[in-house]
Amino acid sequence: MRIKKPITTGSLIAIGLSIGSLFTEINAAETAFESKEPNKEEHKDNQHARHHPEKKMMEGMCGGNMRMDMKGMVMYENKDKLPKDCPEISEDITIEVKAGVKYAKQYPGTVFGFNEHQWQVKPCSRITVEFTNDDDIRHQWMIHGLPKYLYPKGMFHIEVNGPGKKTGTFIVPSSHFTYLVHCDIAQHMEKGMKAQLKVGNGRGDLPSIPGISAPKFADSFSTAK
Ligand SMILES: [Cu+2]
Repeated sequence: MRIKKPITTGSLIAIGLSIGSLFTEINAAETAFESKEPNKEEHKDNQHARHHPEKKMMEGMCGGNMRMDMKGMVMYENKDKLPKDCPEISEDITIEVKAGVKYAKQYPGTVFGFNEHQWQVKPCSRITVEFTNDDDIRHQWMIHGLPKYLYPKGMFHIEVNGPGKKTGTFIVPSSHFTYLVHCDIAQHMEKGMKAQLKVGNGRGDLPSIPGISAPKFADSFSTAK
């Protein structure tokens, strides 16, 4: 049988004192935290963020690295932060991308398309994408697999809501790789808005790129029984 040590008045006082000093520290920290905020709006934001951390994250995304207006948006743009493996920018390149149903006509079975479905750039290039939407619906130019320490979720993304143009810039790392580019609106990639960006020699072709590669699993419309 275990014998519990009785709590003495002395130890209660000690606990009380340490709790007390903890509160003093918290108050001091809060005062320091608040006094660091000369801007009233910022102060309000921080107060708000402490109670609603999820909201702060969303605001961070909007204020942080997203340009958005009625016409569309550019998200996670990076004009000057070098990937760790790049000593410098190897070249500045601009690609003009057009999106629309008319670019799908030459590829049977597709509905949507880009004017080109493949681009090739040098390792460590800084790429400016001039993205034009020729349709009356939303389209995106979204690339995946970029380094996450520079691009949240490994993504850079331009979106244009209907006819118009948006321009954004990002920097690729040095490894030879094939990046997926697509439009993420439901069914647009499946119906042809899929492309690839090869850095250096790339790393093979992705499946189902219109005009470039066959699908991984071909459709079968056989009626034979
Ligand atoms: Cu689209």
